[in-house]
Amino acid sequence: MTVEPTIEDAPVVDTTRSPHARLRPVGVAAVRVHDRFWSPRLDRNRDETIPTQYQQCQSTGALTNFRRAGGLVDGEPFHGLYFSDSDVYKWVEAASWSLAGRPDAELDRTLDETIALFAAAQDDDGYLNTYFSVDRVAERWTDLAVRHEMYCIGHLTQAAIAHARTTGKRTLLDVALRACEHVFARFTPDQVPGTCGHPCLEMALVELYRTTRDGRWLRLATWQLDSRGRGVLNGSEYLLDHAPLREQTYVTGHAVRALYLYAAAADVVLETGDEQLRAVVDRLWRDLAQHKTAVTGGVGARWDGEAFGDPYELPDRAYNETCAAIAAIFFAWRLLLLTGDGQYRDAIETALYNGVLPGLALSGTEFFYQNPLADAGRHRRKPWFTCACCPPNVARLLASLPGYLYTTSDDGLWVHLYVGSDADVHLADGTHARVEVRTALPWDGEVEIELTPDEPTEFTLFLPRPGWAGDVTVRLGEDVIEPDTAQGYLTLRRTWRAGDRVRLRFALPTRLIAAHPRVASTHFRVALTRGPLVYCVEQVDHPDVDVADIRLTGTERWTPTFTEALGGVVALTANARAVVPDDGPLYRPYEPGAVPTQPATVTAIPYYAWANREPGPMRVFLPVLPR
Ligand code: FUB
Ligand code: ZN
Repeated sequence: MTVEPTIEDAPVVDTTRSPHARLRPVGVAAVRVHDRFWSPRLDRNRDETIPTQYQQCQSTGALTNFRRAGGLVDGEPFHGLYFSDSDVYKWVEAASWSLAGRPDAELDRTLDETIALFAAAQDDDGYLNTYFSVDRVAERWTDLAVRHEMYCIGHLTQAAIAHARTTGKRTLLDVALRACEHVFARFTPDQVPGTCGHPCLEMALVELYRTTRDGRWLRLATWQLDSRGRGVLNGSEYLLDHAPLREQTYVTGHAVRALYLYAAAADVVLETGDEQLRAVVDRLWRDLAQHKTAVTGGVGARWDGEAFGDPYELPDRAYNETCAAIAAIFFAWRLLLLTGDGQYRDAIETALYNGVLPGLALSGTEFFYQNPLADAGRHRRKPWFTCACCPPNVARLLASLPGYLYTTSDDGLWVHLYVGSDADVHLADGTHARVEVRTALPWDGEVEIELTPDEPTEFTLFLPRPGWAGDVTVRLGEDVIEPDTAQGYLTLRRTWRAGDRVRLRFALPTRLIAAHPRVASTHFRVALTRGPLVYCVEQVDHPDVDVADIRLTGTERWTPTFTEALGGVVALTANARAVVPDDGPLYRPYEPGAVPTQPATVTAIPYYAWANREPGPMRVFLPVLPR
């Protein structure tokens, strides 16, 4: 027997009834986070980020666009870019998820008012896009490649689903349904090919199918995937239209677009088990993971076109858009739900800590769009952007993060991220259980999991054994045990009783990580990691040494020290080396042998925390001296 999620569970990706999913969600509302690292971040997201982003939607005119389209104001021009509606939709999604954790009457009211603006702006035929209202009605659906009309309806639909799942209200869902019906009528499956230059609607349609059980939405999503490779998007490889998706063999094009598309393909596989699409997502994931992902989990290396590069094209000055790391998490999460394979979990964790979090200032109100791995000191976060895709994307991911911590399956209960939290879950046989995780990760490797099933129940507890983990000691009560590991998860099967505790102790050594030898930019250089965190060096910690001169021997001892700076981090310090200052010519005859160096104390901080102090150069990869 499978228990349906109630509205209170508020799942993010609802695979409860997905026939091909191994894992079923434990929703945002079923989880309470109380974690030294994450709680302040989630609180700041709710208390600072989401309110200031609403103000941005007001002051940029993105909200006024809806009033204008709804005839509620006169004489206003259109404000912003042609997809600025999506900024507001993403904000609504973020605000909705945040309501799952804590009811807030004022925010609820603001959402109702905002949704009323959307409804007012919607045409009788369901069409909704404020750029194409008033004076651009004749241009609707004339440029699928560029104009993001379906993309905006995708974000509308995702917001509507979040709002329905967290508030139980249908108001926004009804707006989204009318918009999707418009698309269905205009680009009917098997009749009129149609897909958007920027995927998003596909994922949203599958979730709409999961929400309504109306098969039209799954058909339309699949049709949109299969409309690729037919020239609808001018055959552009950048827009993933160079071949039918089912025949695409490598990750390419605009990073966010590609990953939203692949995530949607994984969504369809979860529902249909389509073997061809399954092979596609598997091979695209392999290409992504093996050739096109930065050590931080950042993706989309090229500044030119916000795009993926060639295999191993992973430069220091990578673009790594914050949205692309989020999109990679969406793709990986769906593959994890499909398989229960820890490689996807590892990728999610890496991207979350090191690909997404750097996109957000410690204040919660400034953002990076690009996340390079080295900088000269001029790249700084900003409160908002003309193209404001990243800030509300971060907000919606963080607001929904509790929904990524646990799942269940036919055989058990899964913890995916070690985040201090507790959750109410329903096991496959319907038994209710409470699970609690206590941990000081990412700073300290102790984790305790306590289970409280309503009655003794046999199931498997799946606990991540992350790729970064070396030795792990596992205790059940006071006994040291040696559980099996399957696909990156420790598996503990037994009859669990209320109060049973598992304690894990992960060693957290500082590790030196080298890239594949074909990554030209990192030849003879390493990145420092500790647990799930990638580290970097900043000039502000090195008054006597230019960070460009730092050299490691590879044998230094790194001392971890907790400091209250930067919101509280473990910094790493070592006695390393630095090149002796050199004012010689730029180029000189090659001479084998070491460059002269001298001792230097080097301090590294988590990469997510960089650029929160005085501006200065930053490096993730550090050169290692030849032995
Ligand atoms: O085009 C919409 C969003 O703007 C994309 O997802 C981002 O990459 C940025 O181009
Ligand atoms: Zn973005």
